[in-house]
Amino acid sequence: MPLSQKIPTLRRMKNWKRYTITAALPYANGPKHIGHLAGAYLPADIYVRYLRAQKRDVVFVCGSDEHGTAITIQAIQENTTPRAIIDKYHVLVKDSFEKLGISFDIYHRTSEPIHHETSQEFFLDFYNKGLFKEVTSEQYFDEEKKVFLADRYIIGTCPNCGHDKAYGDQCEKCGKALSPSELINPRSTLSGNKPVLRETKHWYLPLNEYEPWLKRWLIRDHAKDWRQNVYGQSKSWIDAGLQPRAMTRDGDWGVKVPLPDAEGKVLYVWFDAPIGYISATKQWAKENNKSWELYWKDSDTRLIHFVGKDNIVFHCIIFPVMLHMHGDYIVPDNVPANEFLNLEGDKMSTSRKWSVEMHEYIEEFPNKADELRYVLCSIAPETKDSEFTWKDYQTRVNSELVAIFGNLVNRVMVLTDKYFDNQVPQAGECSDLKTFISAQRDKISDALEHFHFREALGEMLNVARHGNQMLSEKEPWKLIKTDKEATAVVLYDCLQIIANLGILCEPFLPFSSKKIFAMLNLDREHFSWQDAGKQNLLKPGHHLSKASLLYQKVEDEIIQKQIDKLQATKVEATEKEQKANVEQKADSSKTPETDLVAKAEITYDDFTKLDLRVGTILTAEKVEKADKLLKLSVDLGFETRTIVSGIAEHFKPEELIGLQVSVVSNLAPRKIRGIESKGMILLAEDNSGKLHFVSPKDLTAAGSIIR
Ligand code: B3M
Ligand code: ZN
Repeated sequence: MPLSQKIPTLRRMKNWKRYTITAALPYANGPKHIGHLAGAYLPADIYVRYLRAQKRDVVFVCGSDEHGTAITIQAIQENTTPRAIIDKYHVLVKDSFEKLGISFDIYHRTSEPIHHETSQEFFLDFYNKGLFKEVTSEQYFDEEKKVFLADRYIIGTCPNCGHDKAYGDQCEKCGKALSPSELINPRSTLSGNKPVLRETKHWYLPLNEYEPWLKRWLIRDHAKDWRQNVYGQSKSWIDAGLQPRAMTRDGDWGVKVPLPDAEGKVLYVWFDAPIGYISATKQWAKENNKSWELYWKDSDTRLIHFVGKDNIVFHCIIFPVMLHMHGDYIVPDNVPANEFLNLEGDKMSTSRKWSVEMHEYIEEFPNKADELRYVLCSIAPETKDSEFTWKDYQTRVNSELVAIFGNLVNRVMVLTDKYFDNQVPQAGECSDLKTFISAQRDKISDALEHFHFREALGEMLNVARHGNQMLSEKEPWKLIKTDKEATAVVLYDCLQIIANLGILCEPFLPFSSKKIFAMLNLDREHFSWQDAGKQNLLKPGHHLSKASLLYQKVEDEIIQKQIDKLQATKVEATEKEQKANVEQKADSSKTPETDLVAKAEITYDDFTKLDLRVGTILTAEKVEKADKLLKLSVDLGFETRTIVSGIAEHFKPEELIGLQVSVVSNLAPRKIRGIESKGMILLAEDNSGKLHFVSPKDLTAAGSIIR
């Protein structure tokens, strides 16, 4: 990196007086995973910390979304109450965010009275102005459970393919979009009973009437400054034509509809949840002696919503329309939604256990919040879906955080202690260095102002890279033997770089920043963002504190443990699926169609891709701590393979020795419980779920090709 760089001119931006930053309110019905963190909370926190470092006026709000059908249904299924579920997860999620350094000014709850009042005030404002459309329609009702059923909670036989577990909104077997009334023999997923149609009245937001406004505000005015994905998704919704949308639901869990004739009706969760940002701000203002209205009604306030891509429509269309309908409110200036973060090649999902939950990471990687923040920011799904893998986590931590950032800090601290008695050595300011750091500061600012978090992080790391380069060029450990003054200059400059990094890394790596300031014996509060590069932050003669390692190398075993854990989940899920299939097949009186629905046709070429061989089982043993797994060694003629198979509950190891079986020999190897399994043994599963080996009738040479 050349020292003298041109300082980029910051792209011109409006001079905002204050900032209201929101991050999507997580549903409090389960833990949240690192995909959620990367999607909304981490970028929001980085942005907020950057604003605060500039001493700008900002409020950062979030909290639990405690309402919604999903939570109600979950409570029915788990035989508990919504309250019991959310109380547990509110605390867990709030605590996880704190430990990961997400610095909300308030983490509120939508069950608080102030939230109910605020949401009802919005509803009444629209109602009194006559803005709602009242619509009566027929909806399915479960008489036993006494609830109206959302489409997802009704199953029945698909009129298209005969699948007997099609959902009220879609058949997952043939993919056809359905409505509940099309299902043959509809049943409630809650009671199993046939639901009945009942009339019900609801209040609809006439989104269609706000199309002209949306076309100006969003399509015309935000074509350039919003992310492509966010703009594109919103525009296509508007272009397709908006429909009135019900803002109330039947039920008793949620904010009550504040009308006398609305017994048993609550506000739609997506009506009240975004208002949660406002009620959280009100609560925060109350506790901090501020005016909440300035943060929501002053046109010099910049409102930014950080959300994942599945929330785009609510934050770019429905909530802005609500704010606009109310009239006194500002609307979001940007919604920098991220795409999805996948995990080891698959979509992240808590229910499928294919995820890394925040609280699990915190438990299993104590004091490593910055490591996760670093990795998630460097792979942030800003423009397209991205992927978290444990190997990549290890590589990024070891070769970037440890080898570049941590190494610089550690070497400089150790050398200063050794040669200069742990005091900042005497040297003059280096103007090139100042220019370089100011330029980096402005590059980071520019990237952050435009929500390019990955780029900003990269520029921050370049500052550390620059310090390392100085060390390897000047080699102070050699220089000290001949020239103490020159050594002083190198270490002085490197110490300034570290102090500057303390400021510049703070939005991304707040815990590291704190440690750096402690090591340098400086008070972080005395420095603002603009101090980076501006002056020499450490004065000659200043005493430093004791050095400690910023980061530790991530060892292979730690990573392997995580990979094994995920792999075990996959094996379990596959087995469960197989079992479910068997059960469904065995129950053939109910589902005669299932056996008729074969897999999709394949070509002969597809078939020839399989390398099927006869194998002879040489040894078989149980896999420790895995009830279902056997570890087999199988002679395939040309080599002997280790294959892990989920058959331990069906066969005793000793009865398998010498048995000839069919093997898919070119299946990609998989690690199962730490054992590399190369290949798969074919088994036939009958209607009772019993397994049978597919074996040659006569003794056949191991390795013989099956075709
Ligand atoms: N609770 C959905 C979600 O967690 C919803 C967000 C509300 S933001 C106002 O994805
Ligand atoms: Zn179907």
